[in-house]
Amino acid sequence: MKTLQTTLADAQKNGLDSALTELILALSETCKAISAKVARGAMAGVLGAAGTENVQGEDQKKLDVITNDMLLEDLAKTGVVAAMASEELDEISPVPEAGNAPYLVLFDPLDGSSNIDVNVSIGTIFSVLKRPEGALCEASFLQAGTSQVAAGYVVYGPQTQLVMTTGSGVHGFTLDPATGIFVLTNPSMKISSQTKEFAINMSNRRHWYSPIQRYIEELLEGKTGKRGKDFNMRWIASMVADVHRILNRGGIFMYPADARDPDKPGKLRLMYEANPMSFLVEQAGGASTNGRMRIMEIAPEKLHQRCAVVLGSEEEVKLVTGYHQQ
Ligand code: P6P
Repeated sequence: MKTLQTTLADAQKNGLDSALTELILALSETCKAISAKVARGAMAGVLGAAGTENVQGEDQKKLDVITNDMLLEDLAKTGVVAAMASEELDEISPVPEAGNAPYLVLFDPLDGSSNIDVNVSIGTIFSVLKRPEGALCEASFLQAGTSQVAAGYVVYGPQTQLVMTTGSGVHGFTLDPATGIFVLTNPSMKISSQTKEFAINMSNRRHWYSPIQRYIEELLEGKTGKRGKDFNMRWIASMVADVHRILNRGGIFMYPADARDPDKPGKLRLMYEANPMSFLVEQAGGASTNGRMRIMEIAPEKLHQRCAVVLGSEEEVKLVTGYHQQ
């Protein structure tokens, strides 16, 4: 039986940095503990609002704060992390006495918070960058998605699953609750280039710009229109769960910019949502753009900047991106 440990050990024999292996294993241990807290829900007194707001101006859930603190504490102890950035923190969090620790970690500790209290899948998203030369500051983190050395998520659903890449494909591991071991259950995950399933929040329809309006209209026309086939829709409002479905059975996920706020290029955050998910999707043979360009080539300007997201089955992403260029 292959596990996260044996898979990483094999990767290490093939050149994966041992410090990165340590980092990913530490992340998996913390997410195991998060899974246990999420599973206990109300009985652990972790549901409901924290009564505080994050840098995004969003009300924090108790679990947002708890999981953020768990990741900060555990990853600081690894000795291989120089600093961290989180959706839940205004500023970066340098690790005291980190010395020349080689990595930076960015995370959304619990993505999909609105689903926590209603028992719908949520997840932790992480992205790993090399620590650049020089003093640590926010600019140290402002590296394009192509600079990521690892990325992944843990989805807390009917099963707890870790899905990750270090640049050699995408591999999925299922937590065995009986043993606490992440078992390799989905080696080399691939996204089909075609799909009949799309994910978007349709309630924003009247705000979308014309390329998305056109694309969705064609999907809704189904076999009566130019696409010549019917499509199905899913929207879990938890990016981790929607992306996990796409990695398993194909599909296209869109959170486009819209006219509600022309200065806001979309809802999702580049550094710790769009970039890690784009790395996974591309490594699985899919595509990921902001409607106009490859997300992983966006040059970051701010730690918490947002971007539009169109990711999944390559042929559909290319079609949507083409509509933006017409
Ligand atoms: P809406 C969760 O809050 C999140 O950041 C993503 O996980 C999810 O895809 C999106 O926002 C849902 O947004 O506007 O549909 O609630």
